Parts: sequence; structure tokens; C-alpha cells
Amino acid sequence: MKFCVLFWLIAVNILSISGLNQKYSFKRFIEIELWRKPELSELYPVLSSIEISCRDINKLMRRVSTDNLCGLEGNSINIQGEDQQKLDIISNRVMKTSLCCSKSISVVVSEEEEKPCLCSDVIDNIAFSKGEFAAVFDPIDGSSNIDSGLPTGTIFGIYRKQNYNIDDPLSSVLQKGKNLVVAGYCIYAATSHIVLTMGDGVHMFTLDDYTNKYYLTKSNIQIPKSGPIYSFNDVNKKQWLDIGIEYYLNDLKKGNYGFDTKPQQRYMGALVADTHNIIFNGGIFGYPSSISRPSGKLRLLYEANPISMIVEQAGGLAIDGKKRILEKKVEEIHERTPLFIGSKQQITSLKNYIQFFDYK
Ligand code: AHM
Ligand code: MG
Repeated sequence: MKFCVLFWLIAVNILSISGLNQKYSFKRFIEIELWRKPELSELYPVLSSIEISCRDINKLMRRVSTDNLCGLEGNSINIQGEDQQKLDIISNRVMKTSLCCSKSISVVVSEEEEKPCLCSDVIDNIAFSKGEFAAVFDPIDGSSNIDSGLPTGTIFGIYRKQNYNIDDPLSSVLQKGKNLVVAGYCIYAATSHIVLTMGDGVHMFTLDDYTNKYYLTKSNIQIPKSGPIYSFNDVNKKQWLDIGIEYYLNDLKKGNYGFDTKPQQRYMGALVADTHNIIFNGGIFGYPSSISRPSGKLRLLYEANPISMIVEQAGGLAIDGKKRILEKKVEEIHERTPLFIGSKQQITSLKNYIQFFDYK
């Protein structure tokens, strides 16, 4: 009898996860997933803290104009020389405090922090130095969209620490993207979603404004094998170092694109929003290297790697023009990389153009 009840509970949970029950909460989902993956069970408070942070940042984003959260934080600039907006700073604090409070994370790397932060310093208590995991994140991706109310996001990734030495926290985070155990993003747009992978498929959760919780609304998302969207800031094309990219886009615009629908250019200026579009509609996003930015603009550790894990888990490809992003060695926490993500057909085709013009 006990066995039957247990079997029934498991069956109901599995059916729910497969999307039959639209009111499957994020919390319930991770409970079941972590029960399936006991080696990651310590991530329960971490994932819960990500849900809370995304909900809180979404709320702040919606109050930017009414609560005077627009604009820059004085003359503050980050380590990369970029102006910091008020919300960059607040969201960074929200993310690092809540991740560290989970106790399973002991070091965090953020776009807005010069160096990796030890959780024992963030919380000011040595008890917070014991977590087995490290978190990397960009608290607000697409900061220039904040004031105008256009889509923005938060990108996050979790690594199991390697070779950890408290005097050298860098050694535990400088890992290839293929070592990520969790990756995802939150998008703050007309609706707010969390898109998450724990290494076996990509799932999307949508915020219900009434209950203030995220619910599973799409599971096992697959990027179409090819699709119409192309997202490049091609005002920079005369500066691009790989000439093959311009030829590829010219041919795409002329109609040599190998799929049925007309190509559509869409560019939001927020990687999360452009990725979200590609994931649902198929196509290609690219931020190439250029004369003024020889390594591209996007950061490998906390932007390109988590996004690439999501894209690959959804059946797409993510490369730097030549090789797989997730295989790239990470030398510095803020290092940049050219990034091309999207449908298999488009990324393979772009790679061929880059190679062909490279050898010419
Ligand atoms: P940010 O993290 O400072 O907001 O910068 C990253 C953003 C990406 O989201 C986006 O793809 C890119 O910068 C847009 O850059 P550009 O305005 O040069 O096209
Ligand atoms: Mg950012």
C-alpha cells in the first residue's frame, strides 16, 4: 500500500513537471529535480534565493520611474570602466546577499565587483565560508534599457568549487563553462520569467503577480533547428575582425538563408532578451570581435557561459566564431569573448563563412 502511494506521488510529480499542470511552482520543481539529483541537494536554498532575487529585482524594475531609481549612481564606474546605474548597484547587493545567505555558496563573482567576493566577508561571518559551490552572475544585463522600461535580465551560473583555497578564491571560479552545474537567466519584460537548466533540459517559469511566485509554464524547451531571427548590432560591421560575418549576413538578407520564412532583424541591446527571442523563434545572435573591441563585448564567465549552457541544453549551438564557448579556458573573471548563439543550422553556416574567409 505504502509503495502504491509513493508510486502515485512520483507519477503525479513527473506528469506535472512534463507541463500538464500549469500551476507547478518553481520551488516544487526544484524539490523534485534535486530529489532526482541528490549530489546537488545543497542547491535548494541557492535556487530558492535566485527565485526571490529575480522577483525582487523585477519589482524594482517596475518601480524605476515612480521611485526615482533611474539613472547613474553618482560618478560610479565598474572595473570595466562602465557607468554604474543605481539599479546595477542595488541588484548586485540583492544577488550577492541572497546567494551568500543560502550557505551553500562561499564565493561569488559579479560583473559589478572587481574581485571575487567571499561570502564570509559579504555576511561578515566565518560560518558562510563553507559552501561547496561558487556563483557567477550579471545582476542587470542590458542596463542601458532600464530607464526606458525596455527588457533587461539577470544571468547566473553555479559551479562546484575546485581546488578551493580560502586565500585564493579565484582558483575555484576560473572553470570552463562545461563545468557549470546550473545556469539560467531571469527576464524582466512584459512578464517576468526564469529560464533554468540543471544539465538535463531547459525549463521556463513565469511570475504570477497575484501569488508572487514563479510557475512552470514550459518544460524541455527546444530551439528550432533554424529560424528567422537575426540579432547583430551591424552598425559596427565595418569594424568586425572576421569578414565572413558580414558576407554571411549579406547573403542572409539576399534570401540565401536556407529556411522557409523571411529573415527578421531584432536587436534589444540586452543579451537575455535577444537569447529569449532566439530560443523561442530560432535564428542567430552575434556579438563579434571588432577593431575597438578585439575580444568582443560580452563577458565569458558570467554572461557567455551560462547563456551558452542554456542554448546547448535547448539543442542549439554557442561558439566564439571558431570554437565552442563552453570549452574555453577562463583566465580572468572579467575576460570578454566574441559570442554567437542560436539554431544549429545558422551557427553551423556562420562558422563555415568565418572559416572560408579566414583561409582566403
Ligand atoms: P551590460 O551588461 O553592461 O548591460 O552590457 C551587456 C549588453 C548585452 O546585454 C547586449 O547584448 C550588449 O551589451 C549590447 O551592446 P551594444 O549596445 O554595443 O550593441
Ligand atoms: Mg550588466
